[in-house]
Amino acid sequence: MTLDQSTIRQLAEHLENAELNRQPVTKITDDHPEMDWEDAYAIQYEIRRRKEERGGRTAGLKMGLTSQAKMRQMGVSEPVYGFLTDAGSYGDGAEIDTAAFIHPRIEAEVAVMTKSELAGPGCNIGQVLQAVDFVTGAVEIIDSRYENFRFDLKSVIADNTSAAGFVGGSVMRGVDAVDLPTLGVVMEKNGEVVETGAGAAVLGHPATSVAMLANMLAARSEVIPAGTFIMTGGITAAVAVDKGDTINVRFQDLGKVSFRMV
Ligand code: OOG
Ligand code: MG
Repeated sequence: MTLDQSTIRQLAEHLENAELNRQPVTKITDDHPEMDWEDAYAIQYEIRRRKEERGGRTAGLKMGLTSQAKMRQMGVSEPVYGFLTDAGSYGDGAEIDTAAFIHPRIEAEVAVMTKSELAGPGCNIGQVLQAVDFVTGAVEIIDSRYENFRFDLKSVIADNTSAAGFVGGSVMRGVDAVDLPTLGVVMEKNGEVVETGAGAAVLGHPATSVAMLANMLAARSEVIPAGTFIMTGGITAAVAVDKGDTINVRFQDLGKVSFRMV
């Protein structure tokens, strides 16, 4: 840690205000070039604490920057994790208020629900497959609090990895019923195919992303509790959405996730 507690708190408030007021800010490493990874996660956890203190509930966890498409798009090279909120949780068919965001983008992802605890270090894909209750398709809505999505890894970790919302699918299947690496995804915006991909884009296998999450959490002596909903990371590059857009994401064997930006 290089930042003191009051700076951590102040940066968390700064980033959360950017979110609540929909006013983007410059990346925080510009003013705090000395901050380290621990500081970055400490700011994210402080944002989570602030939301929970006000009665907000955490809906799950997310991995981000787990595919080449995403890393290339954002110019960074390592996966990161963050948390999902109940306030940003939408169901299939939702009408989503565009004004709730600064510059929303969407990502097609494989999500899992765990039925038993996962703990690192040394958590592997086999343990993850055993611990997964079901898999489902989901679409994440990301909305960086930084101007033009311009950030580095530490800044985006502090900003809860751009998490802003997610639309869960309504088809759930056991891990044995789907082949996650070859699971195809087609994203359509206003009836046009804008991105296509397969599960293997996520670290070779989306379950690897969950193992990595358990191993990253172990550094903070935390585990993934049973009953955790986890988004494993965008399969394709993120796509900007605007008011009036209709989105339809088809997942092989997992149905579709549709919504409209209003
Ligand atoms: C960071 C969040 C990335 C994913 O699935 O890769 C992410 C960003 O690109 O703004 O959620
Ligand atoms: Mg994502």
